[in-house]
Amino acid sequence: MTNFSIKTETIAIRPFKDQKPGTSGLRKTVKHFQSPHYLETFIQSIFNSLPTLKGSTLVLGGDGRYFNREAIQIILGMATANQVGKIILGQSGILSTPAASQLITDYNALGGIILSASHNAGGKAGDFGVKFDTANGGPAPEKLTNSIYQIASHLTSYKIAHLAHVSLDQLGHYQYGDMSVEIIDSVKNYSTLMGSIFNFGRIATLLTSDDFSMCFDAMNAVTGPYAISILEDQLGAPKGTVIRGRPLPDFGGKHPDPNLAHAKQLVATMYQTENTPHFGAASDGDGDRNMIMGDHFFVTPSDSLAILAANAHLIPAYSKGIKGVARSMPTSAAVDKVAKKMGINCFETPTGWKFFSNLLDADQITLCGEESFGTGSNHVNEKDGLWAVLFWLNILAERKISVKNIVLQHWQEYGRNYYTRHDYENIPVDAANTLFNHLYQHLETLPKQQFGDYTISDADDFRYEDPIDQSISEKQGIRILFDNDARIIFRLSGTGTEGATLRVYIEKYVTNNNQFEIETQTALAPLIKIATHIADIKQQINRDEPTVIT
Ligand code: G16
Repeated sequence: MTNFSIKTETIAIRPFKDQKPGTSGLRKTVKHFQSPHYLETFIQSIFNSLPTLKGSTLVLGGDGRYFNREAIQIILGMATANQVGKIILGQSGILSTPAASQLITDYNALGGIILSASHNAGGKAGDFGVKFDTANGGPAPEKLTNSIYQIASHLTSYKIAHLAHVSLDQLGHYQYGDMSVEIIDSVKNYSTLMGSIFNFGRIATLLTSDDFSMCFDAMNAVTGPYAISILEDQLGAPKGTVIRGRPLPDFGGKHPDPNLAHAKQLVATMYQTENTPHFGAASDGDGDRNMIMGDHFFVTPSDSLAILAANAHLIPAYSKGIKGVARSMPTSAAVDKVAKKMGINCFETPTGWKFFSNLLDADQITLCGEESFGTGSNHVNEKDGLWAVLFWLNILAERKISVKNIVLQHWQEYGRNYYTRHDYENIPVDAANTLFNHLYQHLETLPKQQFGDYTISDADDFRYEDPIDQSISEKQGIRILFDNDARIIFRLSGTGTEGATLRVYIEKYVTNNNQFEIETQTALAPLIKIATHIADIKQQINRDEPTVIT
């Protein structure tokens, strides 16, 4: 093993005041991240927030987006200069978020730096991001992200070593001064873990059967190598089952966002008239989100979570029962119905995977998920796209009925939570704030107001007290609750990089079988109208229609 010599420098800088992490890490445009000392300031602030950094192990990798490789070189230099003991690096700088989470615990690392702006567009004109996961493999909690932000706001210098250019592609061990770098196969540990959770034999039988076909859209993002290795190479799905399987720095010029608006190729395939696959799925930029489809059928993420919970007994790793479940507040209450029937706890947390971490660590929950196409379990402390796909395949292998019939039978047993999310993207921040101020001012007057068949029972600003460490998170979204189990939620996204994004979540619950197959936007039309009226959307932000409907 060659020991490359190093020369360390301390670079004086002016602090940056805009490094407040959002829902999941710091996300800015590539251009912003490339401005002098910007990335370095955030990385140094992460390092300074870790008292036991010296001699520790860190995991490093990203979703392969534009600037991934350059950022890794910078971070390696800074890690050496800051006396990190060891870096576990995904080959070619690639690691999906769930795989990174697993490596953190597999290697007893202090944490992991994941370079991704998730589902946001990539390329030179796109977005970049940095997430930090802690020793439990989970996203940094608010206390830590606040501290990183504070440090960045006052940082006056960072340390960096000028390493000879590190080749990221060759597996092996490298030594830079006192720091070692181990470049590992990004897929190996992850696929072993998946094999220990699911019945790979049954799934292989399904995937190689003449009566079954599937399409997995990796969206030219990080999941491609994982999906090809597991679905095609190990489980025998025909070559070409994984489409857009090669990670590209600009994701082929598309948003790597697995939803009806952005996974257009998959949606077209699942609605084609001939040779329609029986199962369709997609994952996002960094591999933690998933979208599930059947033949001419879309499964909402909220329903998917509920169905996974109701069928968990079919999966080897969960066959002895699940402890509890959790969902983010705007996620539909479909899983609540399952939890109630199973007699297990169901927690309602703010948006953001970090809020599940304490519950997972305390073994209070086994499964959790969000309306934003994220589902996961206690197998890693992050949401996991491919895991959800394998979960569905394992259910299909056991139940031998179509995706649509699984969902219809679920609704017959538990009722249906009609659900939609309307996003108004890139609105002026001032207008978004005025809209929320307007809502706050009217909150108290809303209860008992009647709109057609809907009477408001309660209206509040969601506040969460973590049941494990009692930390408080306030202003997590406005909830308007109706007598008949309907809800409207207003929230501002914490993952965008341009202007503000208003999210309006609309839900109603029906138990009458005759009402299960109405088109979602039609079923929710009266509530959509009420939401637009209560928030005075047209007037406040001057938009007639949402930009994205999921
Ligand atoms: C992140 C978080 C998720 C959250 C989602 C949406 O996902 O990890 O927990 O639900 O953002 O956040 P927002 O509504 O604030 O945009 P990802 O996949 O982008 O890391």
